[in-house]
Amino acid sequence: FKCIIFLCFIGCIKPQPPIRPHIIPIPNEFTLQEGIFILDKDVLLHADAELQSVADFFNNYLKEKLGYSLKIHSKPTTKAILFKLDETIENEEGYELLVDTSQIIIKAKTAKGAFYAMQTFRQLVPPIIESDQVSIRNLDIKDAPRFTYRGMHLDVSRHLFSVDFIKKYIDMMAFLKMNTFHWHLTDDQGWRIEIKQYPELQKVAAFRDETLIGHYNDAPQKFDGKKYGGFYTQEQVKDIVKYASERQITVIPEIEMPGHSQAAIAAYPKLGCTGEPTKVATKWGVFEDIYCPKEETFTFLENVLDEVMPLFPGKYIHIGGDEAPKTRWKACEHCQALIKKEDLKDEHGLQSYFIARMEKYINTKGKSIIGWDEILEGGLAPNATVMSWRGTKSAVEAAKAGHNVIMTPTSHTYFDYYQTDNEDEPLAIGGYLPLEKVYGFNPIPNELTQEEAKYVLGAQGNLWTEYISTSEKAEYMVFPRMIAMAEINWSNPRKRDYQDFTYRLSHFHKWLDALDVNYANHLYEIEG
Ligand code: TNX
Repeated sequence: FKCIIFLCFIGCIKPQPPIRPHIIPIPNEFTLQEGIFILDKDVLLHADAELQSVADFFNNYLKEKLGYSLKIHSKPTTKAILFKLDETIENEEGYELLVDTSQIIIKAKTAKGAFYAMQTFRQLVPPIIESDQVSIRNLDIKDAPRFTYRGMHLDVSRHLFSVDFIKKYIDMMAFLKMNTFHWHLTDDQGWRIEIKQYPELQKVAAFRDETLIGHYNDAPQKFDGKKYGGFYTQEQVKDIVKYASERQITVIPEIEMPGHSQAAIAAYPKLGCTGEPTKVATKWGVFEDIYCPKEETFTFLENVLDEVMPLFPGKYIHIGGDEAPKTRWKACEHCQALIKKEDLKDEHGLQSYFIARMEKYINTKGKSIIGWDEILEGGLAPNATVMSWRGTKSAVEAAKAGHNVIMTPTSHTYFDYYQTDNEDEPLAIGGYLPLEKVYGFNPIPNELTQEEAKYVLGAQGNLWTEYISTSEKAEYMVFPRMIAMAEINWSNPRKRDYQDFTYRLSHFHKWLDALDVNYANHLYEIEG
C-alpha cells in the first residue's frame, strides 16, 4: 500500500510534457523521442563565443519565466543547455534543436539561427509555469526559413502608437520568427519622426485638427479645437531600433515621397508646387498636394534622409512612391519644363525621375531603396526593390526585370480589412480577408520561373491604421492573421495544412492570453 502511494506521489509530481507539440511556424523536420529533459536550477548553460549574446538573452528570458537563471559553465557538459556554432548548417538563419535526457543542444551557424532555436524552445514549454521546474519531451528539430524577408508593417501616421506598444509588436514578431519591421512614419495625416533641422515638422506636421471620426466618405467633421498627434524623438527611434536588433529584427523606415506628403507641405508650403498654405490632412484618402520636383524639395528630402539613415543600420530605406496624383505637376510650369529638359514622356516619367534621383542619393550612402509598386511607373529605378501591393502583376514585371520583390498584396496581406462577416465586427476600412485566406497565400506568383522566383524575398502583413486608433484594436486586427503570415514566410509549403494550423493556433491562444494580446478568436467554434 505504501508503495502504491509512493508511486502515485511520483506520478503526480512529475510534470508531463504535451504529447503533440504545436509549434508555429511549423518546423521543417520534427521527430519526437522517448524520454524527457528536466529543466531546473541545477541545469548549466554553455555557449560558444559567437552565440554568447543569444545565450545571455535566453538566460534572461529563463529568469523572467522561471524566476532563476542558469549557471554558466565554461565547457560543454551534461545536464546542460549548450549553444554550439555549427558551420555545416546551410541556412544563415537555420538551426537544430536537440533535446535528450541529459542535454539540450542548440546548433546554429549564426546568432540569428540560435535566436530562432530559442523561440522554438519557448513553445516547447507551457506559457505559464507554476513550479520552478519544467520537463521537455525529447526531440530533434531541424529548421530553416523559406524566405529571407518576413515582415510586418505598422502605420503610425494615421494613428500614433506608444513606444511600449511598438516593442510589444516587435516581441510578437520575434516570437513568430519574423525579421523585418516596416515602420510607416510619414503620411498626409501626420509626420512622426523628429528631424532636428526642420522644427516645423515637429510643430506643424506632427499634429492635425481632431476631426477624424467616422468613415472614409463621411462629410468633413467640425474641428473640436483639439489637436491629435505627436512624433517619436530620435532617442526613441534609436531605442526601438536597438530593441528590435536584439530580437534579430531589422527596422525599415518609410519616408513617403512624392505623394502622401501633405503633412510635410503643411509645415513647409514651399515643398509643394503651388506654394499655397495647406493643412495636415484631416480625412483619409489620397491628396493632390504632393512634393514638387524642384531643387528645394530635393534638398529638403536629402537633409531629412541624412538624419534618418544613421538611425537605421539596416540596408533599406522605404521611400513610398504610391498614390501620387499628378494634378499639381500637370499645372506646374517648372514641372513641364523639367519633363522637356530631361526628355521624359509625361508626369509618370517625372515620377520615375524623382524616384531614381532619390535612389541615387540613397545609394551613395550605401543604402538601397524599397518602393510601393507604383515606382514601376515610367521606368523602374535601377536598384530598387519593389513592394507589390496592388496584385501580383507588378511583382511579376519586377522579378522578370531582375528586381527584388516583397509581396504585400491587398488580397492576402491587408490586416486593416474585415476578418469575418459578423455584424458586430469592429469597423474596418472595407475588404474581406479571413484567416483561412491569409493562410492560403502563396507569395510566389505562378507566372514566375524557378529562377525568377528567387527575386521574391518574402511577404509582409500590412497594418494601415485609418480605423485603428488604439493598441487593443491593432492587436485584434493583427492577431491571428499575423500568425498565419509568419508560417507562410517561414515554413515549407508542403507542411501547410489549415486544419493542423488551427489546431496549433488553438493552443497558441494560451500564449496570446499569457502575453496579454487581444486577438480575434476564429476558433471558438472548433474548440467549442
Ligand atoms: C492604400 S497600400 C495605401 C495606404 C492606405 C491603404 C488602406 C499603399 C501603398 N497605400 O495609404 O492606408 O491603402 O488599406
